[in-house]
Amino acid sequence: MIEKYCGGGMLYWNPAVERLSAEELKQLQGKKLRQTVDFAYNHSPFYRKLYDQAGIKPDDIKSIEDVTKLPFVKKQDLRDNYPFGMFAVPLSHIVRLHASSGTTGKPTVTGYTFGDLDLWTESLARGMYAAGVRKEDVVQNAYGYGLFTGGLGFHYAAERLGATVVPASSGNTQRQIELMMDLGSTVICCTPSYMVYLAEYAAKMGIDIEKDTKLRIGFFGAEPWSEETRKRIEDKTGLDAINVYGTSEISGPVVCECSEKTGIHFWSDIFLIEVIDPDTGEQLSEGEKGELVVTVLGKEGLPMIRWRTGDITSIIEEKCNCGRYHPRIERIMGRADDMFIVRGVNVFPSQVEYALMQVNEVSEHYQIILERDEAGLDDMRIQVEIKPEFHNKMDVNQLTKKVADTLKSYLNVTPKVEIMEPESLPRFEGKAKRVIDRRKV
Ligand code: DLL
Repeated sequence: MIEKYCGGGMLYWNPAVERLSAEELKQLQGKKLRQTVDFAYNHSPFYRKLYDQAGIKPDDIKSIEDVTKLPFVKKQDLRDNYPFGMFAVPLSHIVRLHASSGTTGKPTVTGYTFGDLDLWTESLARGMYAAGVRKEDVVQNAYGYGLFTGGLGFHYAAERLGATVVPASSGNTQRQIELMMDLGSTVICCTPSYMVYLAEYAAKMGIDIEKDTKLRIGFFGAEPWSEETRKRIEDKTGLDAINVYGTSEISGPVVCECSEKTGIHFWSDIFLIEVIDPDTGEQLSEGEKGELVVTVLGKEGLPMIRWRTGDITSIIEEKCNCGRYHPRIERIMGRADDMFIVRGVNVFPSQVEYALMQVNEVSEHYQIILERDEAGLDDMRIQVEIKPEFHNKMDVNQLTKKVADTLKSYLNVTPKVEIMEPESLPRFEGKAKRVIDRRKV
């Protein structure tokens, strides 16, 4: 496999598609979109009904512009058809199932054929290669293995590159650090919040990740994180922090930034992406922020055609400095349904994080508590830890005011701020839970 793909040059994992021009990619996407719709229509009762109701036949899809004729698919469709109702193949052709945790309502189940796993692995392997991973690397995979897609997704992608995988899974932080020291890990895969915790824990063990380990690249995703947090992780650990994105419906962790770190590349031979106005469903232009909609070209088990991810971002069409025309998306701001409204102002948790990280004296550990005040209005209280080096060395009232002023200038609302002692807030091994919503009780 490695010889087959790497023959064409050092820069590309799969040069035959990575070097296509924008026009060639669009042609290829048109052809694949038509095939994908045809397959779904003829194999999935769900899609047949959806398209029949909309009066659409696969023959109506001739180019990528025709994608707007197709209805969207939403999380609720998966829930309504739980567990296998949207599958396009019999269970005997499904070789793996994953499931979401289902914190709100029923969990959702995703199923994969051999072909689907191959596509997923190809996509992430290609991304990891573009970010600089090579077969000489030792990849410590600290995403959870199990029903969550993070662990197995990275596992197979790193193996396909021929790298050496350390399937550490999440948690057991002291062991993670021992493993990275003893086995000489050069790449780490985990949530950004866990990386922050790993660095903190290592420091307590007297280990400086930059000086004492061989780690050089980290693949961080599965939750929103800000550019400022990237800077802090990179400064603290010397790593190249790469943003990786995906959802279980479109496979799992499946696309990431190249070494330029200027947006997440969506491979056009595998995906067709759009950004829409979440209220009207209208397609937005390049650069406009809206909801990401993904069509996975050639997905068999659980076809995903115009899947509304719920994630807010914008598209960058322009050629990347890495030389690829495959489009990119901006860092995800958060999910449309994570946004909250405080005193009439829309706030994403990622904006709070961005603002907090401007204040040098506070650490990366914070929590947002949403409450109702006496008048029944929404209120936001932000707890953030002071960095250990400033603890008991500065006036807390002054710092509280500095943090509140900074938040005000970025968010346009004045939240209550509580400066917390070091190590007083929860740490996370997987996806962080930053928002505590007490308004519903
Ligand atoms: O979180 C897949 C994944 C695993 C991605 C490991 C990256 C690394 P789900 O559990 O289905 O799948 O959650 C998907 O997580 O809709 C986003 O809201 C959020 N998310 C994932 N990556 C990012 C990211 C995995 N880089 C949901 N930035 C998505 C912001 C992200 N949000």
